[in-house]
Amino acid sequence: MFYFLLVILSVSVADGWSDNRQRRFKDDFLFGTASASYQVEGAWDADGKSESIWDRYVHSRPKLSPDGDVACDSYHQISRDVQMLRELGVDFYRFSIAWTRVLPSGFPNKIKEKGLQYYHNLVDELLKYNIQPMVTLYHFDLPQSLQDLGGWTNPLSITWFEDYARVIFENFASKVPHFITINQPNTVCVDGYGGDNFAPGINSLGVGDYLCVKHVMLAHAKAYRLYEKEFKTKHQGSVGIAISVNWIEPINNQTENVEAAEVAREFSIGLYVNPIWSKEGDFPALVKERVAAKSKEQGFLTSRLPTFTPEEKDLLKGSSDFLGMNHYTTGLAQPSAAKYPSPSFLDDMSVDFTQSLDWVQGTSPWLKSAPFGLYKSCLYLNKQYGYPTIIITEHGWSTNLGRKDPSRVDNLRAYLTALLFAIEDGTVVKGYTAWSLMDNVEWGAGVSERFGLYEVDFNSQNRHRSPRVSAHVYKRIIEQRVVEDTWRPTSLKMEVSTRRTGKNKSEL
Ligand code: PNW
Repeated sequence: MFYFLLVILSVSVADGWSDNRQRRFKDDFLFGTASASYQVEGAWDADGKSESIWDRYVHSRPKLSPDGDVACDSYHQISRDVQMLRELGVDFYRFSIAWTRVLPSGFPNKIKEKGLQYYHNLVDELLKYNIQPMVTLYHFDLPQSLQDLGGWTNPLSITWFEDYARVIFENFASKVPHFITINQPNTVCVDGYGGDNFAPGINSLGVGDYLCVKHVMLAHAKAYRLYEKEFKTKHQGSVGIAISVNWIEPINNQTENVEAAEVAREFSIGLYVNPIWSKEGDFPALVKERVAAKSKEQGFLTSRLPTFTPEEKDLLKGSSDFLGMNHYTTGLAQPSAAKYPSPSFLDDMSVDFTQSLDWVQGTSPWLKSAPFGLYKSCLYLNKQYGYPTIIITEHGWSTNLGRKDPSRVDNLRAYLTALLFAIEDGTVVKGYTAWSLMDNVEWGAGVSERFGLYEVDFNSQNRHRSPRVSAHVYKRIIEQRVVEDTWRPTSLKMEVSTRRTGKNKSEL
């Protein structure tokens, strides 16, 4: 009788989602928080720092508030920033280096020692408290001097970035275990060059955006190979890229919508993941075909999507030690009803997105909470790209002013629970990064959208920081490695066929 009961119990547990086991992050799982230079440092022209494309973009648009000039004043507040990280008990801190602070001309002909010193001081302060630095080389703030030469649409940008990366590796490889080359190539290129709502605002629709994508991907690969060849043996660090991987699924199961979701995933995820994690080392076939066909219709003699040479494909293939995944939200896809400008990235993709009215809305217009999307993104990457090693390099939530932030607490707990399920089903995840350590300059939106675990008082002289409720909750999660949450992926049964079996899991 007892034996019989046991069998039934184990069957119901193995069956899946309804069990109440408390899942736990392993002891070697890394928890961190993140920021980016333009968003927190301020001191936009101090100590010989030159103008970046964000300085220019904001200063030349009277409608935008120049919040980035002082931002959180982090350039002068290393000890307070690290104090917050110590309070949280994080394993690592992801921050970015401003190219303009270290190489004001954009080139390594003149290295600004004061700029370098700021980052040395920050890194040393982190190491003093056993917090690992995770350094992003490029988080949207190109030197304006290089933009004047075409920025990322100039093929020489690949070398400019490689030269800059060399300076950073030479100075920091001995102290920094993790580097991220580029943050969100889709934002850099599709928003920055294929539109005008993001710096540098070039508005070269369907042309400049793809040129930029080619060069940014190659710049990443060159920097990766440089580290691999000259720094890895000695310092044993890892180098990756941070890609925006929001989930996209069809609005319903009608074939046209299922197809639209597939197209949208290739245009917004595959375009950046495929060159590095596929056997071909190239853009996805679907994207190549679509853009080539549209270009022909439009009278171009060659595709607007540039190609890679066989040597470039070899360079790209496998050029990352981890896939940095920035995940925030989910979109529901259907073929586009709207007419987009032609040519344009949006016209090439021809997919419209909506979000469910049932999902909780953040302060940012694009941000709704859909935790199953993180789970599904992980399983998608596993299936398409053979279980890449993932670090969640960003995930977060925006609120208004105020230190009580129940919606951020709910969002954090639900997404971390979804992540635990993804890990249980075979996803290889080394760490999680909460965006952001503190409120900061949300690009064109300024300080109106608050992403911080710590609230920043932008009216106070020293940009006073105070912990929100979510900071206390995150601290406890990091300490205890468990999440108190009732969210369960009840709607995920259809994914069962792509789940890893227990046997495969132990092979990891
Ligand atoms: C990221 N979306 O941008 C950036 O890396 C951060 O600098 C930024 O502060 C943070 O996320 C919050 O916005 C994103 O539309 C911008 O899904 C837009 C989206 C996602 C990330």
